Amino acid sequence: MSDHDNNLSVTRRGLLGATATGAVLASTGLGATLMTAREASAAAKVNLEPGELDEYYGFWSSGQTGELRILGIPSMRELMRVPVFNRCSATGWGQTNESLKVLTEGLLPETKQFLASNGKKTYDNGDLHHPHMSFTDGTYDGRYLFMNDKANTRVARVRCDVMKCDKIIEIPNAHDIHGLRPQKYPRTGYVFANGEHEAPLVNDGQILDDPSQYVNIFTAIDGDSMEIAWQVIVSGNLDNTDCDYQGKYAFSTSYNSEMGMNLAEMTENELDHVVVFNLKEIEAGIAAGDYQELNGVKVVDGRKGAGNNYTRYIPIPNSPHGVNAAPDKRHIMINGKLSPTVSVIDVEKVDALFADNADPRSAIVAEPQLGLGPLHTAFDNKGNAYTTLFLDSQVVKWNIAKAIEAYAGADVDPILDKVDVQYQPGHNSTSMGETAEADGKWLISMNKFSKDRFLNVGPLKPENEQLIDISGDKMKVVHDGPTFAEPHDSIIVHRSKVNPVNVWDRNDPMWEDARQQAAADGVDLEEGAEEPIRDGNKVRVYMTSVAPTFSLEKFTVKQGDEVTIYVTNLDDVDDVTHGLCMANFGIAMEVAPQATASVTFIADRPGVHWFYCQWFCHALHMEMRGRMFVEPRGA
Ligand code: RUQ
Ligand code: CUA
Repeated sequence: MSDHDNNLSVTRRGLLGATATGAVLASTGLGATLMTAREASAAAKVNLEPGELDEYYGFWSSGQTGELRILGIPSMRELMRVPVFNRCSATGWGQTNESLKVLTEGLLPETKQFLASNGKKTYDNGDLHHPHMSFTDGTYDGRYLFMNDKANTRVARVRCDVMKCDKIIEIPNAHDIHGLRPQKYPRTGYVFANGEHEAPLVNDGQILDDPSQYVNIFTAIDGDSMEIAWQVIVSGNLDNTDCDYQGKYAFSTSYNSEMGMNLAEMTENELDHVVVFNLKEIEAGIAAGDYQELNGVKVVDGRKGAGNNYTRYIPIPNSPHGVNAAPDKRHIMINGKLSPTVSVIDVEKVDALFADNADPRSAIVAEPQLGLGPLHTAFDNKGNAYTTLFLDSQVVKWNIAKAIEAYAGADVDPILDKVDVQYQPGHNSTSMGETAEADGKWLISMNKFSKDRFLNVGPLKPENEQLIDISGDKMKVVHDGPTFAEPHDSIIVHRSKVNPVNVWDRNDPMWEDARQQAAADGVDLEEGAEEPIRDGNKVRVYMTSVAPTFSLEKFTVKQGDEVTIYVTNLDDVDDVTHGLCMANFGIAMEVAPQATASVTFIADRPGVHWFYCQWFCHALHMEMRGRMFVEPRGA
């Protein structure tokens, strides 16, 4: 969309908004504090008219809920939930054969074994913190979203064409993946993932309470194949990560350089560090055979004192957390957490750390004191940074160039503005702010506490995400958005970057197994089969759906059969999704237009059982149902 269009619509709505707001303020006796025109126009931009589309997609984590969420920005309307590490009652994620394949095929053999011993095929939970889009040449390319699972050491990928998860891999050797970022240049390329928690490299029980033998692992994943490219053993733990715009370095914070095992030990040092990974040196080291192979992965030693050029350690005060690369393609912000500072690394000064073994601190070009509890930093397109202050419950806007001048001794204050947020912000993100195309319009502050901002819903409160207009000199909070557990991180992507389809392609790889099984059974998925296909005690039922009917109104199986039902949705109109719910069997799944989905269960319940369409699709949706007869054993 052109700025021209945008300005026009803003101006028109801004005028209407200002008039209406003026009237309300006058009638409530607040006329003296009339909103400025700019404030009114900001408010008008947030309140989209019914039917109006947002300018940005927001891709949101959900923390311990384990799903990805899609919001419209600036309206903050939740548009979709994409199940990833969680289970979904609506879509059947975790139940359908297609989703179970994604959820199980990337697990390590010992994990599968462990889960089986607990009667499970895969994990039921996840802790999704950091969703990030694939890049080409320093900006979003709309191919994929990548995200971490801190709970069970996994990394997932969501396809942006259909907004479904197509790959989940478990990361061997590492423990509890936290920070995650895709390579920005030349493209993704690598996806970098931090193992946060310390453990023995071979964690088979031989080493237990001997932290001196624990390590942490940095992982580079190939974003195209979703295979592990390589890993690096580091000193200290790993928290968040980001990389530069040159394709040369990745940076990870460590809040536990002490390798402490309790709070007192972990926070003992005044200085922790950021690890700098030299991608070319690591690739060269692996090519030269300088690695050990562990669980099928090439692992290099990047610990302090390893005497190679894989890593450097830059001392940073104090238990640093967020890492954020500025859109100027030059500066990397390391957020101090227990230190009131943000340490600014100049990537052009990093070369000397490797080439000349320069003092690691020589790469720091600014370290402004911003306030208490700096966690994450976002950016506009005017050289300014926006840092969340967890303890102060504020966002601070500061100028990067001024901070650099001040560090060099000039008497300038880099802080431009502070705004109160409600309350305790963690991550923040700006529109396109993690790319070279930052546009300086919107900032989201993801606040961990909402306290008094919403109607009370009991002891468990929602969190609060606030939308802040950053287009002017002063930040302005323009919207509160309650949200369920827990939005750690988000990205705000211009809608021109993302272009999902409306209807599935019949050739989509998602149901390749179904396609192959149907071919083996001599069935065309688009035709279905009149009768179930029996193969010992395995029975396959092929159905199609066209609103408001399934192609089968009844079918018969025997008690104890392993039944697989395939549904192919022949409707090819936007929005005509069907579903199949097998009542009292705990079975339900989504079948979007032109998709095939399947589910397998043991029919150990004799009798008449209705299956029905569980996605409202037609005036006769209630009638879209049929019967499964289960003949009792011995009949
Ligand atoms: S990191 S605030 Cu995963 Cu900060 Cu959540
Ligand atoms: Cu098909 Cu409801």
